[in-house]
Amino acid sequence: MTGPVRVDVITLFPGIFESPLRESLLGRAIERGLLDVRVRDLRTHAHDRHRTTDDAPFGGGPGMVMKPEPIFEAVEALEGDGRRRVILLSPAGRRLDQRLVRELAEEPWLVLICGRYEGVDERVADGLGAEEVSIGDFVLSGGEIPALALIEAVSRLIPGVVGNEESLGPESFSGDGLDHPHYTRPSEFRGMRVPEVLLSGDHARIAEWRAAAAADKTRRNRPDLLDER
Ligand code: 9D3
Repeated sequence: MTGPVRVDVITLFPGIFESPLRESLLGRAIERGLLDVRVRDLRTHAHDRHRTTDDAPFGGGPGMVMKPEPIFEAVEALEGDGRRRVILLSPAGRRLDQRLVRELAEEPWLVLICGRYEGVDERVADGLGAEEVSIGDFVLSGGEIPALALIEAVSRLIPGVVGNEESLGPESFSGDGLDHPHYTRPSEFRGMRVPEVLLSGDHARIAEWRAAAAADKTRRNRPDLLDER
C-alpha cells in the first residue's frame, strides 16, 4: 500500500470523534501519517432553512428517518479518486468481526456513514452501494461509536501502527478461541495467588497451562466459538 489508509466519516456529531482520534494508538497513527481520517459534518449538506437531515417515515411509524439527499451530496463531495468502499453503520448490517476487519484493512479508502434516529433511507444502501455493517446485537443511539470501533480495529492492522510490545499475535481473535488469563506482580494479592506454574520458569509447562486455561475460558465465556467449527 502506498500512502496512508484514508477514512472519510460522515456524521451529524463530528465532536464525538475528536478525542478518540487524538488519543493513544489512533492519535499516533494519524500523527505519523499511517492513517488519514477526515470527519465531515453532514449538516453542511442540508440546504433548507432549518438544515433538515431527517424526516418522518413513509408508511407511518415512530421516529425519524435520515433523508437521502444530504448523504448522497456528502459522499459525492468527497474529493479524490481510486477504489473506495462505502459502509453504512446500521444495526441491520452484517456483523463486524475480525475477518471483515482484515478485509477492510486491505482497502485504500473507506467511507463511513453514521446513521442516527430510527434509520437511514434505504436508497443510501441501494444508490451509493453502501454495505451495512453492525458491531453487534445491542441497541446504540447511532453509528458514531461503531464507526470508531471499526476505525480502531482496522488501524491496528496497518503496518507500523501497533508496536512490538503490543503484539499483533494470534491470540484472541484469529478465531481459535479466547486468550489465556494474564497475571503480573505481585504474586499474591489480597490472598489471591498467581498460578504456581507461571512462576516456575518451565516454558513448556507454562505453554501447556495457558492452552488449557484458554480452552477453559472459551468453554465458559464463548461456547459459540467452539460450536462454530
Ligand atoms: C430501538 C430502535 N430499533 C427499533 C427496532 C432500531 C434501531 C435504530 C437505530 C436501533 C438502533 C439504532 C441506532 N444504532 C445504530 O445506528 C447502529 C448500531 C447499533 O445500534 N448497534 C450495533 N451496531 C450499530 S451500527 C449502527
